[in-house]
Order: sequence, then structure tokens, then C-alpha cells
Amino acid sequence: MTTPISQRMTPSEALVETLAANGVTEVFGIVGSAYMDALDIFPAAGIRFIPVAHEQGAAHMADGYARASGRHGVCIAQNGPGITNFVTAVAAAYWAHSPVVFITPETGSLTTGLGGFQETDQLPIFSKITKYQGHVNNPKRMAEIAARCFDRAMLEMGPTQLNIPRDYFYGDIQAVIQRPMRIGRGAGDAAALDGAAALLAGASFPVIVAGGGVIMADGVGEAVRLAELLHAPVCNSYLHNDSFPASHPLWCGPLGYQGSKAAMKLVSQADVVLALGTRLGPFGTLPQYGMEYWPAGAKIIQVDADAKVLGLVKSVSVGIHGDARAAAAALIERLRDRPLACAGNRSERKQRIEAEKAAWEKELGEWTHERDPFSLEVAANSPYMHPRQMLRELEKAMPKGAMVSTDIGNICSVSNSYLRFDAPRSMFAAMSFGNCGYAFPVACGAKVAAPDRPAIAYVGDGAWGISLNELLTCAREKIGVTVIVFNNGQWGAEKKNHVDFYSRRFQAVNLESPSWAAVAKAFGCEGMTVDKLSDVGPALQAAVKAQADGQCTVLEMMVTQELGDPFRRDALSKPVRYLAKYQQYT
Ligand SMILES: Cc1ncc(C[n+]2csc(CCOP(=O)(O)OP(=O)(O)O)c2C)c(N)n1
Ligand SMILES: [Mg+2]
Repeated sequence: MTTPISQRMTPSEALVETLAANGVTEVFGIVGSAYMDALDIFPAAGIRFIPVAHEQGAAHMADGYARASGRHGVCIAQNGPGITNFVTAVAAAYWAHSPVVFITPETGSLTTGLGGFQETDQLPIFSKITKYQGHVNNPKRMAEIAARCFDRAMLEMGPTQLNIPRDYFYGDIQAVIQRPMRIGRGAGDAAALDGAAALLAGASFPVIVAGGGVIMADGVGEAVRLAELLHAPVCNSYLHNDSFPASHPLWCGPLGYQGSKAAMKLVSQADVVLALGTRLGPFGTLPQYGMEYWPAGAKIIQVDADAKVLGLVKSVSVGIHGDARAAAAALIERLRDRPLACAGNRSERKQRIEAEKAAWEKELGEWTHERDPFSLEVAANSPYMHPRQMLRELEKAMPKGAMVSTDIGNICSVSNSYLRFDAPRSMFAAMSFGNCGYAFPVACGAKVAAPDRPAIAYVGDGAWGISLNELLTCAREKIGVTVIVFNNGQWGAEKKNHVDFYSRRFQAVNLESPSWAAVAKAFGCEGMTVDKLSDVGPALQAAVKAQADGQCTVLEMMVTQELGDPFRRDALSKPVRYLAKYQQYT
């Protein structure tokens, strides 16, 4: 390899050359004078600038792009308001462990602090939702600091900020364009791996929880081999349904909110749990379906690339700071020729796995609608589809290789039971940050990264209002995604709290919307209203087919107002009022 050489260039050239050196071919954003000097030469560097409708959309698209491709997602915007518009999406990318590099031109260095136009202090705003903040404090350092942002985003798997005073794009500098630095993580400490292998060898009912780290490490193959060696059931961690192939006999489905009862019942029997590439987030192991399933007495082995999450939420017997793929391979190596306690009861465990999976499949098949009094009431005279039946139809019609992003809402949450994937990098849920408005722009970014795969966004009608402006982007840029809008005429997930805790004092939860199919057409996209179960599958298939022509389609699913189990029963309590004027509000 040749040593990079120092060359005369402008800081704009140094920035754009650093993007190119990192393999960047797409950047999302809204045009702005602050970085126009760099934008001008994007085409010559082979970079497509994708103009969006709102900067939040740009950063979500960068997130979806990164999650689908495993490469950096990049976005840029105008200093001040363009940058503050990034905030929500950067926070979401932070909790999704997404290597987004967001470039934030800021007010010029010679006027900082004078309160001129579009000025705000752009580093503190992002200080808690970034893995690294690079500030170009001198134009001569543009290439160095830009390269560091790209390196750190991969090293720490999360968003990094490249902050550039807008006058620092100009100048005459000597710069070296660094080669990207990718640091391997390795399997982890040998003694910890020995300890983990000993625990697994002695386990009579080992269970694997496969998390997002398995996907990010490209370690699904190793996870499969390790599971097969132990004949251990594998649960997906919450909202990572693509961390283990659903067609595999050892797959049991997702743990957590609206997940798989089979997974929860099997993990509850574990004497040793191998948490592979998961931080065991607190929301992902809360009781579900009235079941406390987390095995309190089990020994936990946790593997994670971020040492700080080891033992953070659940105490662990062995913590391994390593790459999920490499650690799984190292465990296979240690266990391969060793007597395994679980070999003795293998056929009995096999039967248990099959029985739990069959029971859950049967229950899910018969769970055609919600059965609580509110749901029965609102669905009784409704001409519309039951959400669960509609979700089942979508599941049946789901094209091969599909990528599905899901939003935050009641129906999106219920969809968790019906989303099964055979390939990693297929499910992009609004993870722990939980912002409504996530799914659609993320699907757009994923589609740009993987144009040959079907991209489908699941969005509630409330969340749709937050994000639908990116239909403009899809129409202009020919981004062929399919949006499934669940039209139940309400902010359902929050309404569920009114039902359960606030004696049905509905406030600000009912929605009146125009026809979302007509709105889509007005934006230059395709739109269709679906109110019959038999139309769901064909409509999805036709919309996915049209993706090849860069056609974005909105399928508006007309569903009843019934509501599944709530998100946060754990975090709410019945209202208490002491003042006389509020007495009836209990
Ligand atoms: C940006 C943002 N605002 C508000 C919320 C609170 N919130 C959580 S779920 C929800 C309702 C979602 O309604 P909708 O998208 O229609 O889906 P549904 O629950 O009806 O299926 C709201 C408002 C949030 N999570 N994110
Ligand atoms: Mg809704």
C-alpha cells in the first residue's frame, strides 16, 4: 500500500476527498449556502446528493442507509436551523447503534458569539447523542478531523458529528487524505471465553439471545453454528427479529413487547443464557402477556462490543468484551470436542422447542382480534379490518429479502409477532429512542443503500403525519418504497393509556385525516386504500413490484380502533387528585 501523500487543496476538497476515501456515494440533506463550496464538487467525486424535505428525514435516511448497508450513512445541512432539525434523528441513530456521520457547518468563526444569522452552539446540542464530536478548529485540519469522524463512527458504532465553521471550507492548505482505519474487535478475553465455555458445557438448558450485535458483526452464521452445536433455542432480542433466521428450527422469535410467547417460555426455562451482542435493554425484558419470563436464577453470559453495557441492566456471571461473531466462533472452538451436559437431553429439548413454537403459532393464528372490552366495543360495528388479521396477510405476502422498518404505535408494536426474516439487516425498528415518524425516512435510506431489496415501512396514521413530507423526496428522487399506513383514526398507543388508566377521558387522541391514498397521489406517488383482507396481499405485491420503477406507493389500511396491550403499563399508574376541582379526574 502506498503512503498517503500531502497535497495542495482547499478544505472543501479535503472534506470531499475524505468522503470518497470512506466509500461515500450518497449524502442526504437540504441545500445550504454554508457548505455550497463542497457540495459543488460532490458530482466529480462520485457522490450523489439526495435532497430531502426536512433535515430530520435526511438524518433518518442516513440511519436507514447505515443499518441496511453496514456502511456509513452521511447527512449535511445548513448551519443553525438545518442542524437543529437533525436532533431527533441523531438521537434515534444513537440508540440504534448506527454509524451516521452528520456534517454540521456552523456560523463563521469570525462572527461566533455575535448572534448573527443562523447561529447556535452546535456541539452541546448533540453532546449526549454522539460517540464523537469533531470540531474543525482550523481549516488545515479538515481532512484529519473528517477522517476521525468516519473512523470513530465505525469504532464505536454510533453517530459522529463533524462541525465546521462555514468560513473554513475556503482556503489554501496542504492535506493528507487518510486511509480509513478499521479496528478489529476480536473475540474478547481468553479467560472469560474459557469461563463462558465451561458454563455452556455444563448447562442442561442453554438458551441464546441474539441481539443487534450479531447483525452488526455479520455473525448470523456463527450464531447458527453455535446454536446447532448446543441445540439451543435462539430468541431475538427486542426489535432485532432479523438476528437469527426465522426459518431455522431453533429460532423461537422475539423477546419483549408483543413478542413471541414461545421465546419467552423457553428462555424462562434456561439455566444458562448466552446474550450474544445485546445490551439486554431494560425495555426488552419487561414482563409480557402477564408473564415474568426472564429467568432470575439463570447464569448469564453476555457478549458485547461495548464494554460499558456488560452487566449494566442484568447482572452477569461472565462478561465478554468482544465482537459477537468472533466470540461465537471462539466459543464453538472451545465447545466442539467437549462433552456437553445438554447433549443428554437433546431430544427432550427439541420436543419442547417444537411444542412451544407450535402452541404459539396456533395461539397467534386464533388471535384474530383483541378481546378487551374497549376493543370489542369499537370493533363490533366497524366495517374495517382487524389489525391482527391485516398484519397476518402482510406477513403471508411479504416478498423475499424484504426490509421492513417499523414506527412507534400500537399496530406497529403488535406487528412484532408477525415480522419474520431470514436475512440480517432486514428489520429497522425505531429502537429505544422510540420516536414516531421514524419508519418512513429510514425505509427510504435503506432503499437507497439496497435498491434491489424490497423496502416497506409500517407506520401508524398519527406518525404518518410527522413523516409524510418525505413523499416529496421519493417522488423527486425515484425512491421506490412501499408505505403501509395503518389508518385507525387515532393516536392509538396513547389512547390505550386513556382506556386503561384515565377512564376513557379521551383527549387529543382522535384523528381526522384526509384520504392518505389521495394525499400520496397529490405528492406524485401512488396511493391505494385497502379495506378488505383479501386485497391486502395483492396490494402489497403490486406495490413492491412497482418499486423497481422507482415508484413509491402508500397503502392505506383501513382498520378498526381496537388496541393491543399497551407499551408502558410498567410506567403508568392510576391518577391521584387531591384538589377539589380535579376530583372527577380519577
Ligand atoms: C415524536 C413522538 N411524539 C409522540 C410520541 C408519543 N406516542 C407514542 S405512540 C403514539 C401514538 C401513535 O399513533 P399512530 O401512529 O396513529 O399509531 P397507532 O398507535 O394508532 O397504531 C404517540 C403519540 C412519540 N413516541 N414520538
Ligand atoms: Mg393510529
